[in-house]
Amino acid sequence: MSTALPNYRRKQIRPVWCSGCGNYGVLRGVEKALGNLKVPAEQMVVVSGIGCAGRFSHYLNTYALHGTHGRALPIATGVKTTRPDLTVLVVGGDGDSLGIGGGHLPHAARKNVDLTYLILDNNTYGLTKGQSSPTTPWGCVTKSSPYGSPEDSLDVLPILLAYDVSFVARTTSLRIEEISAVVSKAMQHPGFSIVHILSPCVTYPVLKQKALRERIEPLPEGHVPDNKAAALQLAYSSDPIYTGVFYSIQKPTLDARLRHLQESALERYSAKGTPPSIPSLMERFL
Ligand SMILES: Cc1ncc(C[n+]2csc(CCOP(=O)(O)OP(=O)(O)O)c2C)c(N)n1
Ligand code: SF4
Repeated sequence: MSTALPNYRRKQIRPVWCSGCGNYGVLRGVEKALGNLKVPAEQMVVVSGIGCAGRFSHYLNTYALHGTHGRALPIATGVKTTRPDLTVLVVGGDGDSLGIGGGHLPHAARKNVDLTYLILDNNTYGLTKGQSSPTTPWGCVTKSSPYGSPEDSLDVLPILLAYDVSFVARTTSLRIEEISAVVSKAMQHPGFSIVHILSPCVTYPVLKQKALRERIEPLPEGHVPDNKAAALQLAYSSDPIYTGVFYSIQKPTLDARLRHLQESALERYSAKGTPPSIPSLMERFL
C-alpha cells in the first residue's frame, strides 16, 4: 500500500449527513490536514462515538472504530497505548464528548495521551432529532425543552483549559482552510490535543450559521499559546468567538511515562538478577 495517499475520503461510502450539515466542511478540512501531513492511511485509526458526528470514522479511508456513546476516548486511549506507533484521531459530538462522555476528558488530560480529539459542536443532539445538549444555550427552545432550556450551557474552552489539556484550539465548519491548519497543528502536537469545532446543524439549528459567521474572529495576532491566563480570558469571550490555537504546552505523554516506568522496573529487577516470570508473579495473588 502506498504511504502517501493524496485522497483520504472512503469513496465507497457516501455520508448520510443532511445536505448543508456543517460536518461536510469539517470532513473536507480534516482530509486536507491529512494530505498536508501525509499521514500514511494504514498507520491511522479514527475512533468515533455515537451521533451524526460519530459517523465521521466511516468516511475516511483509514482504519476506523465506531464505538459506543461517550466512550470514544477510553477506546482511543487503549488503541494508542497498545500501538503507540499509530496516529489516533477521535471524533464526537457535543453530547457524546461533553455529556455522556464528559467524565473521560479530565482523565485523558491527566494522562496526556498522544491523540487528537475533534469535538463537533452543534449545540444539540442531532442524530436523535434535536434535543438539548450540554452546550445548548439557556432559554433555547428544543425538542426536549419546548418552553426553553432551563439550564446553563457549558463553556467548553475554559473547561478544557482548567483540565490542563496540553493543546486547545477552536475553529468552525465555516472555515475549511482554518480547520486544515488547526487540525494539522493539533495532530503534530505530542500529547492530548483537542479542537473544538463549531459545526452548525441545519436541520435542528440551535447554533445558527448566520449568527456564528457574524461573531467569529481569529485570535489576536500577538496571542502566545503558552500563556494560560491569556488563553482563559480569550476563551471566555462569546462576542467575538475567537478561533485558532488558544493553548499549547509540552509535557510528557502517557507513552513516555509508561516507557519510563517499564525501563525503571526492568533496571530494578536486572540489578537483582533475572526478572520474575509472569506465572511466579501470578502466584503472589493466589
Ligand atoms: C448509552 C446511549 N444513550 C443514548 C443513546 C442515544 N443517542 C444516540 S446519539 C445521541 C446524541 C448525539 O448527540 P451529539 O453527541 O451531540 O452528536 P450529533 O448527533 O449532534 O452529531 C444520543 C442521546 C445511545 N445511542 N446510547
Ligand atoms: S441532523 Fe443536523 S447534525 Fe445530523 S446530519 Fe443532519 S444537519 Fe447534520
